[in-house]
Amino acid sequence: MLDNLPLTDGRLSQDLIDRYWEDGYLFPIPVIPPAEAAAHRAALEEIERDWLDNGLPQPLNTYKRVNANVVLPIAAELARHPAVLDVIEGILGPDILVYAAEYFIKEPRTTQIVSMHQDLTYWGLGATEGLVTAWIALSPSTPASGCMDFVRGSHKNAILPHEDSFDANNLLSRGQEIRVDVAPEDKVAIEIHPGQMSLHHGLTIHGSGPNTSDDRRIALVVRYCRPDVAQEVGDVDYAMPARGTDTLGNFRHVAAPTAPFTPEALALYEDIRAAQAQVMMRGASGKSAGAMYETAQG
Ligand SMILES: O=C(O)CCC(=O)C(=O)O
Repeated sequence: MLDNLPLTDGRLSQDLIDRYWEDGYLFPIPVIPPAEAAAHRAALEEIERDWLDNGLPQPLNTYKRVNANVVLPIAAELARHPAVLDVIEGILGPDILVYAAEYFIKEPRTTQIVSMHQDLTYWGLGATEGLVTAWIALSPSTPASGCMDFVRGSHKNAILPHEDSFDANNLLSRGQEIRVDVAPEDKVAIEIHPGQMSLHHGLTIHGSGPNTSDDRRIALVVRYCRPDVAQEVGDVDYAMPARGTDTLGNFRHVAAPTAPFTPEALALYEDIRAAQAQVMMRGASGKSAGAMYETAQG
C-alpha cells in the first residue's frame, strides 16, 4: 500500500499538479477520514435496502450508476465536499462543475470488469483538458477487488479508436474498449483505501479486473469540469455547480437534491438521461440507446 501523497493545507502542491499532467493520473490522495467514508457507505447501503423495490421509474441500479448526484443527496454532498474540491481546484482552477457522479460497485466474487478505454470517447465533450475524474474509495480497492489500472502518459494520445462489445460482463455502457492491446507491464494498479481518491485525465487509458475478494468494491466516481467545457454533439447538457462561478452557460445548472428521489429530481433525471443517451449512444448498433443507457454510462 502506497503512502498518502502529501497535501499542503489540503491542496495539491505544484509538484503534484505537474505529476498529474505528466502521468495523466495521481494517487493515493487522502480526502476524507476513513470513518467518513464508512458512514457514506452505510448511508448508501441503507438507500439500497430502502429503495430496491420502491416503485422508482428506473431500476435502482440506473440511478446509482448514472448521475447519482441528481437524485441522491449523499452523492451530491460528497461530490461537492470542500476537501475534494480543494484538490480538484489544483487541476481545474477555481470554477468547478460536477458533470456527473456515479457509484461504481463490484459485488464480492463477481466477474464484472471494465475494459480498457478513454472516458472522453463518447461524451461529446471533445478531447478536453478541462475535465478530471475523482475516484473516491468507499471500500478497499486493490488488485484482488478489481481496482483500476492506468496506463501512464496515455492521456497524451488523441481519442483512440474504440470497439463496442456490448458485453453484459462489462460495467461500461457499450462495453467499449480501445483497439490497442495494453501489455500487462504497462498497467499501473491503482490501489486505494476508504477515504483516499485517485484522479485521472479524461484521455487516460484505464480499466479494471474482476472482484475476487469477499467485500464489495465501492467508489463514488465524480467527473468535474470547468465551465468552458462544452457539449459538442448534443443540443443540451447539464452540470451541477460546485465552486466558483459559471457565466458561460454551456451547461444547464442542476440543483442538489433535498431528499432521495424527489419527484422534481426524478423528472430532471429523465431530461438529463434523454439528452445524454442521445450523445452516448450515437453510432451504437444492436441495442437501443435507452436500453444501454439504463445499464451504465462511462
Ligand atoms: O471503477 C472502475 O473499475 C472503472 C471506473 C472508470 O472507468 C472511470 O472512473 O472512468
